[in-house]
Amino acid sequence: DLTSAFFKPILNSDPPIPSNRCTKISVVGVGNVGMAIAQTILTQDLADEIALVDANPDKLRGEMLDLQHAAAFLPRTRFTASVDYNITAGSDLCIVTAGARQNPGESRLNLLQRNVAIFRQIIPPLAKLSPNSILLIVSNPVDVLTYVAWKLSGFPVNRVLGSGTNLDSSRFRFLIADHLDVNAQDVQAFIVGEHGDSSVALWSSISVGGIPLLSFLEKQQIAYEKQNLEDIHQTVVGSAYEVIKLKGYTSWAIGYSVANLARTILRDQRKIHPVTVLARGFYGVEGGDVFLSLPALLGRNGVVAVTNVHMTDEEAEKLQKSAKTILEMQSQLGL
Ligand code: 6V0
Repeated sequence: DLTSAFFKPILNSDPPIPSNRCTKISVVGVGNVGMAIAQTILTQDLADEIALVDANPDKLRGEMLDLQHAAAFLPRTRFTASVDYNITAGSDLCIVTAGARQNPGESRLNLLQRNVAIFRQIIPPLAKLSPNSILLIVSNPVDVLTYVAWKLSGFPVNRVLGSGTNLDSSRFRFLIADHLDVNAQDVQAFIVGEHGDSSVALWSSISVGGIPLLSFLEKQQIAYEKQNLEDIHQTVVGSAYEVIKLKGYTSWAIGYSVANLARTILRDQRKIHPVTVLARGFYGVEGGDVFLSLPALLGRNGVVAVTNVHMTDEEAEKLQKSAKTILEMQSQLGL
Protein backbone atom coordinates (compact mmCIF):
# COMPACT_ATOMS: atom_id res chain seq x y z
CA ASP A 1 0.00 0.00 0.00
CA LEU A 2 0.92 3.67 -0.22
CA THR A 3 2.21 3.91 3.39
CA SER A 4 4.73 1.10 2.92
CA ALA A 5 5.76 2.56 -0.44
CA PHE A 6 6.32 5.96 1.14
CA PHE A 7 8.05 4.91 4.37
CA LYS A 8 10.78 2.33 4.85
CA PRO A 9 10.42 0.50 8.19
CA ILE A 10 13.19 0.67 10.82
CA LEU A 11 14.80 -2.74 11.22
CA ASN A 12 14.19 -4.76 14.40
CA SER A 13 11.72 -2.24 15.84
CA ASP A 14 9.12 -3.01 18.53
CA PRO A 15 5.60 -3.98 17.42
CA PRO A 16 3.14 -1.06 17.10
CA ILE A 17 1.77 0.41 20.34
CA PRO A 18 -1.68 -1.13 20.93
CA SER A 19 -4.55 1.30 20.44
CA ASN A 20 -5.74 0.73 24.03
CA ARG A 21 -2.78 2.85 25.18
CA CYS A 22 -4.48 5.91 23.64
CA THR A 23 -7.02 8.15 25.34
CA LYS A 24 -10.45 7.64 23.87
CA ILE A 25 -13.52 9.79 24.43
CA SER A 26 -17.00 8.99 23.13
CA VAL A 27 -19.62 11.69 22.69
CA VAL A 28 -23.22 10.53 22.30
CA GLY A 29 -25.45 13.19 20.72
CA VAL A 30 -23.92 15.45 18.08
CA GLY A 31 -26.30 18.38 18.47
CA ASN A 32 -25.18 21.89 19.41
CA VAL A 33 -23.93 20.81 22.82
CA GLY A 34 -22.22 17.56 21.78
CA MET A 35 -20.34 19.27 18.97
CA ALA A 36 -19.25 22.23 21.10
CA ILE A 37 -17.84 19.69 23.58
CA ALA A 38 -16.16 17.63 20.84
CA GLN A 39 -14.52 20.63 19.23
CA THR A 40 -13.28 22.05 22.55
CA ILE A 41 -11.80 18.64 23.47
CA LEU A 42 -10.20 18.53 20.04
CA THR A 43 -8.60 21.97 20.19
CA GLN A 44 -7.34 21.28 23.73
CA ASP A 45 -5.66 18.04 22.63
CA LEU A 46 -7.36 15.92 25.31
CA ALA A 47 -7.97 12.75 23.30
CA ASP A 48 -6.19 10.56 20.75
CA GLU A 49 -9.52 9.24 19.53
CA ILE A 50 -13.02 10.71 19.56
CA ALA A 51 -16.02 8.49 18.72
CA LEU A 52 -19.27 10.26 17.84
CA VAL A 53 -22.64 8.51 18.12
CA ASP A 54 -26.08 9.85 17.29
CA ALA A 55 -29.39 8.57 15.93
CA ASN A 56 -29.07 10.74 12.80
CA PRO A 57 -26.50 9.25 10.35
CA ASP A 58 -26.33 12.24 7.97
CA LYS A 59 -25.71 14.72 10.78
CA LEU A 60 -23.05 12.38 12.18
CA ARG A 61 -21.15 12.07 8.93
CA GLY A 62 -21.46 15.80 8.19
CA GLU A 63 -20.12 16.76 11.61
CA MET A 64 -17.26 14.24 11.42
CA LEU A 65 -16.16 15.42 7.97
CA ASP A 66 -16.38 19.07 8.98
CA LEU A 67 -14.05 18.44 11.93
CA GLN A 68 -11.69 16.20 9.93
CA HIS A 69 -11.29 18.98 7.36
CA ALA A 70 -9.61 21.07 10.08
CA ALA A 71 -6.93 18.37 10.61
CA ALA A 72 -4.16 20.53 9.14
CA PHE A 73 -4.57 23.05 11.97
CA LEU A 74 -5.05 20.70 14.91
CA PRO A 75 -3.37 18.00 16.98
CA ARG A 76 -3.78 14.59 15.30
CA THR A 77 -6.96 12.96 16.58
CA ARG A 78 -8.66 9.90 15.14
CA PHE A 79 -12.38 10.31 14.46
CA THR A 80 -15.08 7.72 14.10
CA ALA A 81 -18.81 8.39 13.76
CA SER A 82 -21.64 5.89 13.65
CA VAL A 83 -25.13 5.06 14.80
CA ASP A 84 -23.56 1.78 15.98
CA TYR A 85 -22.23 1.78 19.57
CA ASN A 86 -19.45 -0.67 18.69
CA ILE A 87 -17.24 2.30 17.77
CA THR A 88 -17.29 3.42 21.42
CA ALA A 89 -15.60 0.21 22.66
CA GLY A 90 -12.73 0.79 25.06
CA SER A 91 -13.51 4.45 25.84
CA ASP A 92 -11.94 6.11 28.86
CA LEU A 93 -14.71 8.69 29.09
CA CYS A 94 -18.26 8.59 27.67
CA ILE A 95 -20.08 11.92 27.47
CA VAL A 96 -23.85 11.82 26.89
CA THR A 97 -25.56 14.88 25.42
CA ALA A 98 -28.33 13.15 23.45
CA GLY A 99 -31.82 14.21 24.27
CA ALA A 100 -35.27 14.97 22.99
CA ARG A 101 -36.26 18.57 22.43
CA GLN A 102 -39.07 19.96 24.58
CA ASN A 103 -42.30 20.18 22.56
CA PRO A 104 -44.39 23.34 22.91
CA GLY A 105 -46.58 22.96 26.02
CA GLU A 106 -44.89 19.70 27.07
CA SER A 107 -44.41 19.20 30.82
CA ARG A 108 -40.92 18.68 32.25
CA LEU A 109 -41.98 15.28 33.52
CA ASN A 110 -43.10 14.16 30.06
CA LEU A 111 -39.82 15.36 28.55
CA LEU A 112 -37.96 13.50 31.28
CA GLN A 113 -39.83 10.29 30.50
CA ARG A 114 -38.93 10.60 26.81
CA ASN A 115 -35.29 11.14 27.76
CA VAL A 116 -35.34 8.11 30.07
CA ALA A 117 -36.54 6.06 27.07
CA ILE A 118 -33.58 7.45 25.05
CA PHE A 119 -31.17 6.62 27.90
CA ARG A 120 -32.41 3.01 27.86
CA GLN A 121 -31.04 2.79 24.29
CA ILE A 122 -27.78 4.60 25.09
CA ILE A 123 -26.46 3.63 28.53
CA PRO A 124 -26.51 -0.21 28.43
CA PRO A 125 -24.40 -0.50 25.23
CA LEU A 126 -21.98 2.20 26.44
CA ALA A 127 -21.51 0.42 29.78
CA LYS A 128 -21.11 -2.98 28.13
CA LEU A 129 -18.55 -1.84 25.54
CA SER A 130 -16.52 0.37 27.90
CA PRO A 131 -16.93 -1.33 31.28
CA ASN A 132 -14.08 0.64 32.88
CA SER A 133 -15.06 4.05 31.55
CA ILE A 134 -16.36 7.09 33.35
CA LEU A 135 -19.86 8.25 32.38
CA LEU A 136 -20.37 12.00 32.21
CA ILE A 137 -23.99 13.05 31.69
CA VAL A 138 -24.91 16.43 30.20
CA SER A 139 -28.48 15.90 28.87
CA ASN A 140 -31.23 17.61 30.85
CA PRO A 141 -32.65 17.36 33.43
CA VAL A 142 -29.06 16.44 34.23
CA ASP A 143 -29.48 15.52 37.92
CA VAL A 144 -32.24 12.95 37.38
CA LEU A 145 -30.63 11.63 34.19
CA THR A 146 -27.34 11.07 36.04
CA TYR A 147 -29.30 8.92 38.51
CA VAL A 148 -30.91 7.10 35.56
CA ALA A 149 -27.46 6.51 33.98
CA TRP A 150 -26.13 5.18 37.28
CA LYS A 151 -29.05 2.74 37.57
CA LEU A 152 -28.90 1.58 33.94
CA SER A 153 -25.10 1.20 33.84
CA GLY A 154 -24.60 -0.74 37.04
CA PHE A 155 -21.35 1.22 37.45
CA PRO A 156 -19.90 2.07 40.85
CA VAL A 157 -21.01 5.50 41.94
CA ASN A 158 -17.58 7.14 41.56
CA ARG A 159 -17.70 6.49 37.79
CA VAL A 160 -21.04 8.21 37.07
CA LEU A 161 -21.33 11.97 37.29
CA GLY A 162 -23.22 14.83 35.68
CA SER A 163 -21.98 18.21 34.46
CA GLY A 164 -24.46 19.72 36.96
CA THR A 165 -23.75 23.20 38.26
CA ASN A 166 -20.21 23.36 36.86
CA LEU A 167 -21.68 25.64 34.19
CA ASP A 168 -23.90 27.62 36.63
CA SER A 169 -20.81 28.18 38.80
CA SER A 170 -18.73 29.50 35.90
CA ARG A 171 -21.56 31.89 34.99
CA PHE A 172 -21.61 32.98 38.65
CA ARG A 173 -17.83 33.49 38.73
CA PHE A 174 -18.02 35.51 35.52
CA LEU A 175 -20.67 37.85 36.98
CA ILE A 176 -18.73 38.39 40.25
CA ALA A 177 -15.49 38.90 38.30
CA ASP A 178 -17.25 41.39 36.04
CA HIS A 179 -18.42 43.39 39.10
CA LEU A 180 -14.87 43.52 40.48
CA ASP A 181 -13.12 43.76 37.10
CA VAL A 182 -10.82 40.80 37.87
CA ASN A 183 -10.04 37.53 36.13
CA ALA A 184 -12.86 34.99 36.66
CA GLN A 185 -10.21 32.34 37.40
CA ASP A 186 -9.34 34.30 40.58
CA VAL A 187 -12.92 34.05 41.80
CA GLN A 188 -13.70 30.91 43.82
CA ALA A 189 -17.45 30.48 44.02
CA PHE A 190 -19.81 27.52 44.00
CA ILE A 191 -23.39 27.07 43.00
CA VAL A 192 -24.63 23.69 44.20
CA GLY A 193 -27.86 21.68 44.20
CA GLU A 194 -30.09 21.29 41.18
CA HIS A 195 -28.76 22.46 37.81
CA GLY A 196 -31.44 25.04 37.17
CA ASP A 197 -34.21 26.76 39.02
CA SER A 198 -33.65 25.56 42.61
CA SER A 199 -29.83 25.85 42.60
CA VAL A 200 -28.13 27.25 45.71
CA ALA A 201 -25.41 29.94 45.68
CA LEU A 202 -22.85 29.41 48.46
CA TRP A 203 -22.20 33.07 49.28
CA SER A 204 -20.54 32.22 52.58
CA SER A 205 -17.59 30.52 50.86
CA ILE A 206 -16.85 32.94 48.01
CA SER A 207 -13.31 34.21 47.85
CA VAL A 208 -11.46 36.47 45.46
CA GLY A 209 -7.73 35.87 45.21
CA GLY A 210 -8.01 33.89 48.48
CA ILE A 211 -9.82 36.72 50.34
CA PRO A 212 -13.25 35.69 51.72
CA LEU A 213 -15.68 38.09 50.02
CA LEU A 214 -18.43 38.58 52.63
CA SER A 215 -16.12 39.02 55.64
CA PHE A 216 -13.98 41.41 53.58
CA LEU A 217 -17.02 43.58 52.82
CA GLU A 218 -18.03 43.52 56.52
CA LYS A 219 -14.55 44.41 57.76
CA GLN A 220 -14.25 47.27 55.28
CA GLN A 221 -17.75 48.35 56.34
CA ILE A 222 -18.86 48.26 52.74
CA ALA A 223 -22.62 48.07 52.78
CA TYR A 224 -24.22 45.38 50.65
CA GLU A 225 -27.79 44.29 50.40
CA LYS A 226 -28.68 40.63 50.58
CA GLN A 227 -31.05 41.39 47.75
CA ASN A 228 -28.15 42.47 45.50
CA LEU A 229 -26.48 39.12 46.08
CA GLU A 230 -29.75 37.31 45.38
CA ASP A 231 -30.09 39.29 42.15
CA ILE A 232 -26.71 38.01 40.93
CA HIS A 233 -27.81 34.45 41.62
CA GLN A 234 -31.10 35.04 39.84
CA THR A 235 -29.19 36.32 36.81
CA VAL A 236 -27.29 33.00 36.78
CA VAL A 237 -30.56 31.05 37.00
CA GLY A 238 -31.98 33.09 34.12
CA SER A 239 -28.80 32.85 31.97
CA ALA A 240 -29.66 29.69 30.06
CA TYR A 241 -33.19 30.94 29.33
CA GLU A 242 -31.77 34.24 28.06
CA VAL A 243 -29.18 32.62 25.77
CA ILE A 244 -31.77 30.16 24.41
CA LYS A 245 -34.21 33.01 23.77
CA LEU A 246 -31.53 34.99 21.93
CA LYS A 247 -29.69 32.32 19.90
CA GLY A 248 -31.87 29.21 20.19
CA TYR A 249 -29.55 27.01 22.29
CA THR A 250 -26.48 27.20 24.53
CA SER A 251 -23.21 25.71 23.37
CA TRP A 252 -19.87 27.46 23.92
CA ALA A 253 -19.88 27.70 27.72
CA ILE A 254 -21.15 24.13 28.19
CA GLY A 255 -18.49 23.00 25.68
CA TYR A 256 -15.67 24.56 27.71
CA SER A 257 -17.20 23.50 31.00
CA VAL A 258 -17.37 19.82 29.99
CA ALA A 259 -13.93 19.86 28.31
CA ASN A 260 -12.58 21.23 31.60
CA LEU A 261 -14.13 18.28 33.46
CA ALA A 262 -12.67 15.88 30.87
CA ARG A 263 -9.19 17.34 31.44
CA THR A 264 -9.45 17.04 35.24
CA ILE A 265 -10.61 13.43 34.99
CA LEU A 266 -8.34 12.08 32.24
CA ARG A 267 -5.21 13.89 33.43
CA ASP A 268 -5.94 13.05 37.09
CA GLN A 269 -5.83 16.72 38.08
CA ARG A 270 -7.66 16.27 41.41
CA LYS A 271 -9.42 19.61 41.03
CA ILE A 272 -12.64 20.54 42.81
CA HIS A 273 -15.68 21.00 40.57
CA PRO A 274 -19.33 21.42 41.49
CA VAL A 275 -20.80 18.42 39.63
CA THR A 276 -23.73 16.03 39.95
CA VAL A 277 -22.87 13.19 42.33
CA LEU A 278 -24.75 10.85 44.64
CA ALA A 279 -25.51 13.31 47.45
CA ARG A 280 -27.14 11.00 49.97
CA GLY A 281 -25.65 11.55 53.42
CA PHE A 282 -23.89 14.83 52.64
CA TYR A 283 -25.03 18.15 54.16
CA GLY A 284 -28.17 16.56 55.64
CA VAL A 285 -29.46 15.27 52.29
CA GLU A 286 -31.54 12.20 53.14
CA GLY A 287 -34.56 10.32 51.87
CA GLY A 288 -33.11 8.35 48.96
CA ASP A 289 -30.45 8.01 46.29
CA VAL A 290 -30.58 11.56 45.03
CA PHE A 291 -28.04 13.01 42.62
CA LEU A 292 -27.29 16.72 42.71
CA SER A 293 -24.30 19.00 42.48
CA LEU A 294 -21.80 19.28 45.32
CA PRO A 295 -18.18 20.46 45.19
CA ALA A 296 -16.38 17.22 44.35
CA LEU A 297 -12.74 16.25 44.05
CA LEU A 298 -12.28 14.70 40.60
CA GLY A 299 -9.50 12.54 39.20
CA ARG A 300 -8.79 9.54 36.97
CA ASN A 301 -11.16 7.45 39.09
CA GLY A 302 -13.99 9.89 38.53
CA VAL A 303 -15.43 11.23 41.78
CA VAL A 304 -12.75 10.86 44.46
CA ALA A 305 -14.53 12.65 47.34
CA VAL A 306 -17.05 15.34 48.25
CA THR A 307 -15.55 18.51 49.73
CA ASN A 308 -16.62 19.59 53.16
CA VAL A 309 -17.21 23.29 52.35
CA HIS A 310 -18.71 25.63 54.90
CA MET A 311 -22.46 26.03 54.45
CA THR A 312 -24.70 28.22 56.54
CA ASP A 313 -27.87 26.61 57.95
CA GLU A 314 -29.88 28.56 55.40
CA GLU A 315 -27.73 27.26 52.52
CA ALA A 316 -27.96 23.65 53.76
CA GLU A 317 -31.75 23.95 54.10
CA LYS A 318 -32.06 25.23 50.54
CA LEU A 319 -29.91 22.31 49.35
CA GLN A 320 -32.14 19.82 51.17
CA LYS A 321 -35.19 21.43 49.55
CA SER A 322 -33.51 21.13 46.14
CA ALA A 323 -32.90 17.42 46.89
CA LYS A 324 -36.60 16.93 47.72
CA THR A 325 -37.66 18.45 44.37
CA ILE A 326 -35.36 16.07 42.47
CA LEU A 327 -36.38 13.03 44.53
CA GLU A 328 -40.05 13.68 43.78
CA MET A 329 -39.32 13.65 40.04
CA GLN A 330 -37.21 10.52 40.39
CA SER A 331 -39.91 8.67 42.31
CA GLN A 332 -42.26 9.01 39.32
CA LEU A 333 -39.90 7.12 37.00
CA GLY A 334 -40.35 3.62 38.40
CA LEU A 335 -36.68 2.68 37.98
P1 6V0 B 1 -29.88 19.05 20.06
O1 6V0 B 1 -29.13 20.01 19.19
O2 6V0 B 1 -31.33 18.80 19.80
O3 6V0 B 1 -29.08 17.65 20.01
C1 6V0 B 1 -29.57 16.47 20.55
C2 6V0 B 1 -29.00 15.33 19.73
O4 6V0 B 1 -29.40 14.10 20.33
C3 6V0 B 1 -29.50 15.31 18.28
O5 6V0 B 1 -28.38 15.30 17.38
C4 6V0 B 1 -30.32 14.02 18.20
O6 6V0 B 1 -30.24 13.39 16.91
C5 6V0 B 1 -29.65 13.18 19.28
N1 6V0 B 1 -30.49 12.06 19.74
C6 6V0 B 1 -31.81 12.08 20.03
N2 6V0 B 1 -32.21 10.83 20.36
C7 6V0 B 1 -31.12 10.03 20.31
C8 6V0 B 1 -30.91 8.66 20.57
N3 6V0 B 1 -31.91 7.85 20.94
N4 6V0 B 1 -29.66 8.17 20.39
C9 6V0 B 1 -28.65 8.96 20.01
N5 6V0 B 1 -28.80 10.29 19.76
C10 6V0 B 1 -30.03 10.80 19.90
O7 6V0 B 1 -29.78 19.50 21.58
P2 6V0 B 1 -28.56 20.28 22.29
O8 6V0 B 1 -27.28 19.73 21.77
O9 6V0 B 1 -28.80 21.74 22.23
O10 6V0 B 1 -28.76 19.82 23.81
C11 6V0 B 1 -28.51 18.49 24.19
C12 6V0 B 1 -28.88 18.25 25.64
O11 6V0 B 1 -27.98 18.94 26.50
C13 6V0 B 1 -30.27 18.74 26.01
O12 6V0 B 1 -30.88 17.79 26.88
C14 6V0 B 1 -29.99 20.03 26.76
O13 6V0 B 1 -31.02 20.38 27.62
C15 6V0 B 1 -28.72 19.65 27.48
N6 6V0 B 1 -27.91 20.75 28.00
C16 6V0 B 1 -27.35 20.59 29.22
C17 6V0 B 1 -26.57 21.58 29.79
C18 6V0 B 1 -25.98 21.36 31.16
O14 6V0 B 1 -25.38 22.28 31.74
N7 6V0 B 1 -26.10 20.19 31.71
C19 6V0 B 1 -26.32 22.77 29.10
C20 6V0 B 1 -26.85 22.92 27.85
C21 6V0 B 1 -27.71 21.94 27.23
